[in-house]
Amino acid sequence: LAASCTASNRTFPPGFKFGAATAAYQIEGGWNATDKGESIWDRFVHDDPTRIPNNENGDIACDSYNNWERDIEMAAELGLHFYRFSLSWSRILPTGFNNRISEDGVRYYNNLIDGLLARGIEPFVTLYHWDLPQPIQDLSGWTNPLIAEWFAEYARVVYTLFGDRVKLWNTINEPIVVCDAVYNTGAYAPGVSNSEVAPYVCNKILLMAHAKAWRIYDEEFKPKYHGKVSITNNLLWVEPATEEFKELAELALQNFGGRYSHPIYSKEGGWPPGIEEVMFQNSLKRGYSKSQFPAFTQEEKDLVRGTFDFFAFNHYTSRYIRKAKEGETFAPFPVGDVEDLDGINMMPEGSEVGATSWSAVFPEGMRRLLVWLKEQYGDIEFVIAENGFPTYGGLEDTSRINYHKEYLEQMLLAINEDGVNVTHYTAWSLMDNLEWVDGYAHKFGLYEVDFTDPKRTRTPRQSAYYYASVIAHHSLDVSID
Ligand code: GBH
Repeated sequence: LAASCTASNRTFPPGFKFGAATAAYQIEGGWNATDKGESIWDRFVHDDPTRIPNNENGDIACDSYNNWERDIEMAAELGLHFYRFSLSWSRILPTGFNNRISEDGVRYYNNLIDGLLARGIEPFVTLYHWDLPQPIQDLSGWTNPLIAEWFAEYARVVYTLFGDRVKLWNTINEPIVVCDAVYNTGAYAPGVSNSEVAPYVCNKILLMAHAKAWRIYDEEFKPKYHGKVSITNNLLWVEPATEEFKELAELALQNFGGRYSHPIYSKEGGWPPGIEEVMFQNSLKRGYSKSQFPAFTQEEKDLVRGTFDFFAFNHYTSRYIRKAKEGETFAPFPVGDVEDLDGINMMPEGSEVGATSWSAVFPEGMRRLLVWLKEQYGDIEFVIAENGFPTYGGLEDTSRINYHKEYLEQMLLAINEDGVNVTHYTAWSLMDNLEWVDGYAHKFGLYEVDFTDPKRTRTPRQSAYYYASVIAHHSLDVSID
């Protein structure tokens, strides 16, 4: 590997693009500004303020609702080619439905989009990053099949409003969090715990919602706007603890990534090999008379298959996997164990862990994942939509610089040595923000945000200067002092 990392290989391909990401609930604040509707995160944190340490919540967050001009300025300071942010569904459609469009919400996102474009920064827009309108949750949210239609209607409104200027779209961020993480523990909004039925019902319905939203763009908007739409999966890389667990590791990858990718990206469509059978056996073991894992009809398979313009994914960390020992208990999936496969996930030995307990640094995982994805789904375009490292704060964030450097090195090896077509890299995050139920103590920002300051002043960290330099030189051969 060292030999292949020559100076020339440390340059990114021509046209390769760099960005940084945020998400609406994590940065915007303005939770009830003008006519904005309530989202499941608003309800979740207000119902029981102790859900996040120190009673923290996203009511104000980075106050990007008011600080959007500074956000654009930061993106420009970094020299970003694109800025990935998400839309708050309830800020645009206060009821969740298309009967009322909020003028204030539309104005907010128009300002942001136009401001970015004025600085030559491309907006990369996510339609859904976990903040479901509460009225739709009241109708069972992602476990009600009708949500596919409601989400598609929301998507049409958004494409109509912003499609003339936004060319890069994500439908849903990290479906495995929306379905598996949420329902397994109930620790995320809407706080419903139902680990045996809900994650799998949600899995299928969410794919249908994505497919409908993709097809609406493809049929009604692509001919005039020529943009691209995809979903963003969260992908953990999994290694077998020993040779004997190779098959288990492969099944774990299919379970973690394949359940949200195979139906869309594989030639044949439908669930990934092996998974339906495992889920059927699990359902019987748990006392159900039939599989709790919903099958696709041929028509549904065809609707979902091929609904992508590129493959986008977020990648942070890796695990080793082994079979559970008799009587061993499982930590909740997905970041914990894989009870469905009788698998125990282990942290890579000796790797550095950041502020958040799941954040083990394992840069090789990036390259192996990219190679695996190309093998699975073919020589398609790959977009890294999030990659980043949590610290406890401070402007001198050497650990974050090393993380980005090492993960970018592995991405370059995948591009240069393995011929994987990666076109975009996105750092999570542009700035510190509400790290969901972990609160504000875990910081992922290239920019530090002072949450004690009513102005929410942003200050660049060392990593911001490093990233700006990588982007300016289009190369990893940079020094930052
Ligand atoms: C991403 O999730 C998110 O897109 C982003 O909003 C977030 O701020 C960022 O990364 C940093 O965390 O699985 O039950 O243990 C990364 C994947 C999935 C990791 C959820 C933490 C915690 C809940 N995350 N997981 S659980």
